[in-house]
Amino acid sequence: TAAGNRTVHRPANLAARAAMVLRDNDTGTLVTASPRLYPHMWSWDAAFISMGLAHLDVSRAVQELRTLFSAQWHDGMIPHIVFTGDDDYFPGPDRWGTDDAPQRPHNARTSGICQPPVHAIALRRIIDTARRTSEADAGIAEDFAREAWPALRRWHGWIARHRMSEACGLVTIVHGWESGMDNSPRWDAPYLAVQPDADLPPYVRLDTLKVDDPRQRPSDDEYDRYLWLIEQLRRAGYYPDKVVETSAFLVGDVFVTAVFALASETLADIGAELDAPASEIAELRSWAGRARDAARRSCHPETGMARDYDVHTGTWLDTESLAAFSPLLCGGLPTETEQRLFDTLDGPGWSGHPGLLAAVPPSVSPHSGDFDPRLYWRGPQWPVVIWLFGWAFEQRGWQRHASEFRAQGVHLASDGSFGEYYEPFTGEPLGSPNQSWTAAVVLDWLC
Ligand code: 9WN
Repeated sequence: TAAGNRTVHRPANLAARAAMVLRDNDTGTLVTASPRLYPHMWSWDAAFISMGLAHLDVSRAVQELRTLFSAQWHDGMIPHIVFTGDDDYFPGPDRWGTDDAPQRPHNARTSGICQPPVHAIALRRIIDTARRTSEADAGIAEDFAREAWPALRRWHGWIARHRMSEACGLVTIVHGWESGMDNSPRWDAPYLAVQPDADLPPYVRLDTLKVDDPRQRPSDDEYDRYLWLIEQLRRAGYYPDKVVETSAFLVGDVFVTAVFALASETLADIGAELDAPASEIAELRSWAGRARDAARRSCHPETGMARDYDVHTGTWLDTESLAAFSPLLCGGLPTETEQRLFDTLDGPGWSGHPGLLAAVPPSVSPHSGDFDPRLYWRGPQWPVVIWLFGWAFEQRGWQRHASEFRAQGVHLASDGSFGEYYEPFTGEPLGSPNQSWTAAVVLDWLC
């Protein structure tokens, strides 16, 4: 059927198409983030992809996480990209220069930063899906959970050890790419301090050649800053403490912090089911508690909106981005503040904006001066982020909001193109088509 110019697929057809995207992008041991734009494995993409795969084949789903975890660095970091043999992405492994870092894994070439720690959440989702499918599938998922427990603990431990900031309590990031929301207006102010000098080696972008309209991607000026930070990381030898000491970009990220809190609590619950040592479970819960407290303390005293923190300038960053709702992911707010955040989220500045095709929050409020409906993390709607909020709402007992996000998320993606992100007023898919994590979350919504 067609609504205006927009094709709309029925649920069964949409699920079949989503499954096809995951199969088409599967290289055997990993599903690339997208066919052309991102021909490698991305850390948080892999997590979402694995829980989509669980609806097709639980063994294949756990293999996805196994592939990612096998590229874990010796110090515990899970790298943001695991490169396949394909060199059709910039910056590739040579530019990252991670081959010289002693902490790197020896069986894989990777980038040298990380991404939001959603992996324990994916594991939870895989276990739950498998338990609903069959006893045999449940066994596969639970065996894998035992296998993956040490890797996940080391990963969370790495964040707790190297990234929980003394200055603000939030989990810090040293590159906008670590937030997963690369060019969000959240990072505009901190990026002003990133000033590439003449030492920045020349480079040629490939990403802008692979989308219909390069204006849907970050600017060249932004890329210079992204590449300059890589130069600094390289010079710091990717040693985590040296990186934090030397990076021109050091920001407490409230979204990553809330994800870390939620994922640590989720991992602790998985550990309790597996009879993991009580001390290990308690440690995870204490990290979750610290992160939750920090997210709560970041909230603006009047609006209740959560904020990031620029460690170098010592300033709170007020941005009307979806990240301002992060404490709803992990809890810890007084009931009144939580209610105020929900009212704002449902209101005309966000999901309740009358012009939206689907009533789910855009990455930036249409009422904000920073809003651009076609530009990447500066306005479009991202199904994967909607999934994350919806799942958290369900865990927290807010069923109405959870099912509303699910229904509206499916509505947004029902054109069947599995866009990387969507223009919020028209529903036009933007960025890469057949983006794996979009297909994965749609599949999960529908199953
Ligand atoms: C840089 C793969 C990734 C996502 C990120 C998204 C985008 C990469 C890029 O694509 O980032 O890591 O080249 O723009 O911002 O969230 O994981 O889908």
